[in-house]
Amino acid sequence: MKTKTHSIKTAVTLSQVPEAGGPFVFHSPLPVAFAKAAELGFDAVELFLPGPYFVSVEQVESLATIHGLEIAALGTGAGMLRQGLSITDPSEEIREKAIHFVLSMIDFGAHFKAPVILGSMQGKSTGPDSIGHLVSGLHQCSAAAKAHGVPFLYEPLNRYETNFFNRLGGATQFLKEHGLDNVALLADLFHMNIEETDLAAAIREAGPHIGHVHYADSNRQAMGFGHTDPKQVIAALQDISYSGYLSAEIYPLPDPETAASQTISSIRSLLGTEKI
Ligand code: LER
Ligand code: MN
Repeated sequence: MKTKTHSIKTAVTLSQVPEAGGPFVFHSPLPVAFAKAAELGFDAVELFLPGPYFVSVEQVESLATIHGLEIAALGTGAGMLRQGLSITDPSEEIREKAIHFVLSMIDFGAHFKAPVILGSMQGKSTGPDSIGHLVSGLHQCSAAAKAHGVPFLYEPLNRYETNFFNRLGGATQFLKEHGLDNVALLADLFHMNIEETDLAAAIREAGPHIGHVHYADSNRQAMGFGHTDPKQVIAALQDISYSGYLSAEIYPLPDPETAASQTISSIRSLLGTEKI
């Protein structure tokens, strides 16, 4: 049965990139995965696609309508995984290809008002020019997203994945300094568990800059399968009047259905439910 969880909404990740064995719940073909997400009671799906031309806009719209699901966000990590693209690469040619990839995803996502995520495609700082490349890339992506009336999502990652910004606080300052006001932060609780001193304090401090949440436990499994205290996290999100998604970007362990239903149970137990 479908439920609504106050103004905070639920989402689950669907990957269509077979070699991405990472933190994605459902890997089955989209019609099967959309049906599973709806059956388990999610409000939305977050899509991890090989690129913008993998599936048609019409097919995604039709699946979303049939199953009553929103498209919470679109990941871009396949651009890095499959083509080695990053918007801060020292090579101008690679940077241009990377920006083109992300801009195409923004145009695709705009049909569903879905924001696009800059995660692994932010790359790593390799010298004094790198931060300038990040600023310029974020300005281009943010402007394109703004033209469609959606924010662009920038995700601080843990130290093993990037040396740009690992914490919400540093990333917030950076966005403010560069006038990146259509860029919102993606607070991934897994990365935060590695980098932040206090998850709830970091959320309260970043406040309105948070536009999306990857809802993962400390070990990147479903919330409840690790040692994060989700009560503190949800209380902080309520304090900042967060009204976006808690999206399960987690390993499908012990299996996709159990990981997904544990996510829903965790959120329902903390927020209560409202049948619709
Ligand atoms: C993407 O959302 C993410 O969290 C990264 O760990 C992917 O590299
Ligand atoms: Mn993430």
